[in-house]
Amino acid sequence: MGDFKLTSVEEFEAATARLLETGAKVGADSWQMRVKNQTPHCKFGEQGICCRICAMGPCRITPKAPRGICGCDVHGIVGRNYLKFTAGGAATHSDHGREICHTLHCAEEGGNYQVKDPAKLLKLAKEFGVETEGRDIYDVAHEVAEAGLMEYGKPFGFQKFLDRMPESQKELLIKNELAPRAIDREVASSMHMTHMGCSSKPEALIKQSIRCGMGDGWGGSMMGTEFSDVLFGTPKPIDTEANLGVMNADNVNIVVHGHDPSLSEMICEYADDPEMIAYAKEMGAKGITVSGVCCTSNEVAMRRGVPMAGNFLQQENVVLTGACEAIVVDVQCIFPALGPLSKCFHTKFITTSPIAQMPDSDFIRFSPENAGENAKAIVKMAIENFKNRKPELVHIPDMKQKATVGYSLEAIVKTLDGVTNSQVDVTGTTKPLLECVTSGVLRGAVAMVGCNNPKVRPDTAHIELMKKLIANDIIIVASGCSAQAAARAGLMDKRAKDLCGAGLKRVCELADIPPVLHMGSCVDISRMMNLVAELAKDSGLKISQLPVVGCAPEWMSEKAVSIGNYVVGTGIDTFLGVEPYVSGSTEVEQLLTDGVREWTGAAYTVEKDIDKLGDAMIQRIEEKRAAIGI
Ligand code: BF8
Ligand code: SF4
Repeated sequence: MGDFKLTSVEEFEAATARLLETGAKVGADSWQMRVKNQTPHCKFGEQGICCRICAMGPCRITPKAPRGICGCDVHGIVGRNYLKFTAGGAATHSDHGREICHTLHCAEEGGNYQVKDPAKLLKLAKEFGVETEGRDIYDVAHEVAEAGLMEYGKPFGFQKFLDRMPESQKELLIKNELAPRAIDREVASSMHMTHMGCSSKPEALIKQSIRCGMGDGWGGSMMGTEFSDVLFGTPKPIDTEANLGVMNADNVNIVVHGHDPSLSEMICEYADDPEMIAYAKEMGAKGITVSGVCCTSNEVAMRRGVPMAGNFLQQENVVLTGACEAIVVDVQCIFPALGPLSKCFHTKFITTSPIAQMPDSDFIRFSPENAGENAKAIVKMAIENFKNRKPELVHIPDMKQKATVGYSLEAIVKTLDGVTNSQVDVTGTTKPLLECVTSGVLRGAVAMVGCNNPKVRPDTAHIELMKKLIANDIIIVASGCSAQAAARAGLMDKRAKDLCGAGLKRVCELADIPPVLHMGSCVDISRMMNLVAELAKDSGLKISQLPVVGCAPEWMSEKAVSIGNYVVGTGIDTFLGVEPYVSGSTEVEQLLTDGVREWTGAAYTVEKDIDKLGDAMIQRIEEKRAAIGI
């Protein structure tokens, strides 16, 4: 392994502790302090047994008060809360996807946004039935964008992308009324069902939770991924670095944070502009470093190799370095705490979306029409802020790892083509990957996704589970903050192959890949859905028969629940390390962990003990292998 060594969670924590010392000097608040003020959490909330959807309440269910004023029992209340939680997540991902469709609709030759992957556009045009013959690529782009936007409100039929699914799963979903119709309709129907005096039957509420999630995964999120690829390029393997050490004390540091690549792509573009670099030098810096936090970071890392400063629970740390000239955010997972925190330093906290407006920020409204000039203004603002740094507060932890990222479905298929000795030309299929799985060289795959959550020692669950799984010859595809945890630890360094079992190690060597493959941001979990759909079609198996499971060991957001529901809806067993707010209802718990299997072919497992969670996944993968006789 030479000088390669994983970075441990203890080292992460020591770096954070040192940054919090700086914070204490300037009177900064931190999530670590706020967690103390907020625990123990409200038991009613934790169990999902508080209802406040009408003004006769709020009603809380206790042994003495088993029904709300309207007569709703605990199962109805827990189920409704779960569905509302899902709808929040599905709306969020899908609206992000919609924004990208609008951006594509504004794309033009020589404009702020252009078509970078025409081949992908033409493929989408074919799927949406858009004429391409002899037409200008931008005319096609605009019509495809419109067709995408129509998926949000079309009055009839199911989501177009469901046609990508193997027939077996699609039929199962249609039969059980789980196939998503228009994306917005599923969110609206969910809000309708959870209104006072509508559904209180757990089966109906959980079914709609799955369908609403499916409208996200096979609708809005997939739209976000596909259209982003058209605009910014389909990711290919690329080298980058991860952890706070990617920030550079000599440079102007701009941190992009959030989810929508339309903003971050433009910022990266202008930060690379020789005119801007010269301006930074004029202002006393050696250059400009853009790094990222959360999913925006994943987007620009996958396509440009922009380094990843950290994931969700590191967002305050980038400001605490004292070396962040600007933290520029778009939407989702942004702590409102960044406003007051940035005021303790020279950092400019720049909000850009009408969807995510926060106190104590500079709001520079971003739109496809003004993207170029506003990105330039933001980069300039950061450069001019360099002189306001307080050198005595600057401390960047000397901690980073190398990572190879950019494993889109297309990249995985292409890369793994080289692994088997097959004489047949199988380019463009998942057959080589299937051969690795069938022969047992790989036992299976785990999709590791999701957030950090202070309820779990940050990053431990992601990292420990990945180490355990790869040692057992299980390949990992990762996205979101889970992917960043892996990268920061060093698990996306190709040298991490030495931590794998013999089979996975061989695959890593032959294909020249790391054992944990970065598939992108959270909307890019749609890439994973496309991957399993292809694996099922190429193998002739049902998705639920594949030795593949999903895992979100440290999840926290509504989006994560929506994701969980569509992963289960797709037929993939899903393992959670944090409990959703459903423990108050035995009926809802039973449905999620067992009952849904009849409707989708998969179900949830919730296990807070990380070691047991890992064992349960390995066991499930082995059971699936045994069931298909491999
Ligand atoms: O969408 S993993 S903390 S950043 S919600 Fe948020 Fe969770 Fe991170 Fe991306 Ni996903
Ligand atoms: Fe209470 Fe029923 Fe109103 Fe909910 S809907 S707050 S349970 S009365």
